[in-house]
Amino acid sequence: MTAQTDQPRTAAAASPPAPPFGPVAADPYPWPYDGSFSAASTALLLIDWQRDFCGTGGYVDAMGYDLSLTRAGLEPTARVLAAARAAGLLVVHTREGHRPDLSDLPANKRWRSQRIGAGIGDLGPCGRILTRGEPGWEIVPEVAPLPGEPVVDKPGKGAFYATDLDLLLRTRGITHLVITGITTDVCVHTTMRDANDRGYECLLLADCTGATDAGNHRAALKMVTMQGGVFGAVAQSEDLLAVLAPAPAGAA
Ligand code: C5J
Repeated sequence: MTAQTDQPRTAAAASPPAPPFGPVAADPYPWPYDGSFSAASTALLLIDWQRDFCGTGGYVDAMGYDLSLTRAGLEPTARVLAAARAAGLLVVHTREGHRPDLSDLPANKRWRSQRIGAGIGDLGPCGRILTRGEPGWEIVPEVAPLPGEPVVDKPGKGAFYATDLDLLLRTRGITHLVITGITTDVCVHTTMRDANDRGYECLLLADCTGATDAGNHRAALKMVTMQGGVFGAVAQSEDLLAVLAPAPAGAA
């Protein structure tokens, strides 16, 4: 039997952990509840920034909604994405869409979309609506994934339903989630509620999300803040950026 010898620890292996960030000014409490967050245990979620939801000729456009509402959060999200990447947060993208044979599309979801003229799986200006592999299903270039960033494909509204998102986050030790994406009242809310139930400490960035109706957007944000933060907290992107990427001392 060969004797096992302990190898001396190198300086690199013993390097101290990065200092934590926070808290972030948020409503209804400074986020996170436990006072600070680390890059190692926090993920930035980018929910369904797909052409189908914010691009010309996609699903939301076919339904006749105002694209400026779902596009409004793109620029601030791109800034947060750059800061999160620089700070070393895990970045996770999601896409809503169905298999090309539509075998994962519930009949009622298809029926409802067809009766408003935006049938899922039907051909539109961006290819087949909400169908995996089609141009409309792709994430828009402003916030496109980099190689190596996980992309979670989901058949439903919530990002945890019928996906490996929870496994992927827990395996990396993620406990805190910063949430962006569209739409506020549908996929973002469903995902945030589910994440909260699973024990993740969630922050929703108000200007990094949008809905197909401005009133629904405002209501969805307000819902998060009820009961002391029933699903987490809401902040503006600049408040997160102030702690993630503070301006250098002396900058105007
Ligand atoms: C919707 C989503 N609105 N990503 N999907 O159907 O919010």
